[in-house]
Amino acid sequence: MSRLIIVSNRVAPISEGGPAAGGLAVGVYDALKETGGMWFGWSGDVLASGQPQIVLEERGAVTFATIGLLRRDYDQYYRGFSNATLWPAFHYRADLVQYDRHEYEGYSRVNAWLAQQLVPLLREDDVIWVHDYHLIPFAQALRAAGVKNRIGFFLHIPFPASQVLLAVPPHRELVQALCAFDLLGFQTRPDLRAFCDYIVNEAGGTTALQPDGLTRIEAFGQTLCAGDYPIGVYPDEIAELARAGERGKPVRTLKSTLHGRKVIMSVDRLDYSKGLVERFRAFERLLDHTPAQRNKVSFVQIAPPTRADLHAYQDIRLRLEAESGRINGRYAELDWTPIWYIHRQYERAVLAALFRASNVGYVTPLRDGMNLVAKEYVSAQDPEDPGVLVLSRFAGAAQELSGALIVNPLDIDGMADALGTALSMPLAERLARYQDMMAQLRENNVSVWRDRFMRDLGRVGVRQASLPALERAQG
Ligand code: GDG
Repeated sequence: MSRLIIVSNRVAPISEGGPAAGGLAVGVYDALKETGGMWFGWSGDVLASGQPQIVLEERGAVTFATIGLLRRDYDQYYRGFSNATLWPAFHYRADLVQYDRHEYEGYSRVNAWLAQQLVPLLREDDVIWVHDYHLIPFAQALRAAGVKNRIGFFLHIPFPASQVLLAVPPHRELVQALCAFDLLGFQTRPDLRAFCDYIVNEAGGTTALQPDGLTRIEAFGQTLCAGDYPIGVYPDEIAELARAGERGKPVRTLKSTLHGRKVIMSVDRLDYSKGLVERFRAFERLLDHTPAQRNKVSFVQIAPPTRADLHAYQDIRLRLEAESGRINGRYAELDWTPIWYIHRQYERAVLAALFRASNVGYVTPLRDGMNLVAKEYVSAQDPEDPGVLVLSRFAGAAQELSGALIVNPLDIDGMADALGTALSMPLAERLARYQDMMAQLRENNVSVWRDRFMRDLGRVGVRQASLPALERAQG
């Protein structure tokens, strides 16, 4: 069996059953344990000087290969082009895009350097699966180093419409680099369509849907395939975590503080793409328009810090602090705090238990590749008495979770209405919606996501490898 080589910006710090293991980390790690292989990426260390060295750590059949980044590389590749250019552009925030040619050069340089570090560790029949926007030029860099292995890429964030992508000056180089992969995976069909649209209308390439469901792409002298692979979770494991935590201390504390009031729950990295300010305002609008809800419901927003050294993230933090203070100042009473805004990380099991103890899951990103929190919230519910999911139409998860109350995250009144509907939804309707969504989550769990991608990568690999030879033979 071929080894699987996972390449991602960060190598997830996995301890079995550990607190920080998210859906992606668990899914990918399970795949690695089954096939044996390696997980390669940045260690998270930033070095002031010197020559970063790869550190290899064996855990069973899996090798973790990590390497530090020099300060300048971190600034240009990670902080700069990845998170100040690509992240806002791919989340449709052209207004926040900062572009610096030197940062793009640093991004390309670090991709090439990382690829060179990986090459000596590769075997001929390894299958390589690269993850996310930090590593768009990675296959091109591996090919330049002579690597012939099958290489797949999965984009965890949205692929933007062409008119938005054009705001990124090296858009053409980026799409050309993507075409060096054998298989491209997107979260949803709209992302795949946006990519195909660029290929046809901007790159002068062609796309064709094949009988196997994959889209065949020809552009920049390359032939590759692309498909949509919505990432999932393990719903039954989350349900078990949530059930186990039902009587735990965090839930008891929450309930004793609520005194029977209802609770709306949100969990997001503190990121401007998550629609937090609009969400706070919609909760305020609910209190505004429905006096009967005052002192009857609290909204808990858990928002752990992320990328706090970037200006746009400092800005969203300040805005959120101002909004929660303003709204609480306006509505709080001696015995009731409307918004609990918590800028801290919690253990995964605690989050699952809190999801189960809440009446509404409030997930309203302005744009999101998938949004695992939406799937985790549903998974964690009590099957006898489930809460209601209020979900942005711009989260990839909305393509699957039709049992949610789907909202436009810019429509403050619409979201306030949806919150009101969710808080008063009868049990029979909650049950029907929950069962519908759980069936979907079980059918497309994270193993299915991984296996579909790996199966297709296996197929296109054979096709890609044999095609040029065949054509040469026929020509
Ligand atoms: C990217 C894409 C796509 C959050 N707070 C805590 C915590 N979390 C966990 C959640 C969830 C994960 O982090 C966040 O995943 P999301 O999918 O919601 O969002 P991104 O981080 O933006 O992820 C996204 C995803 O990749 C996978 O493809 O869905 O669209 O943007 O699992 O539960 N976990 C713990 N403590 C916290 O305080 N332990």
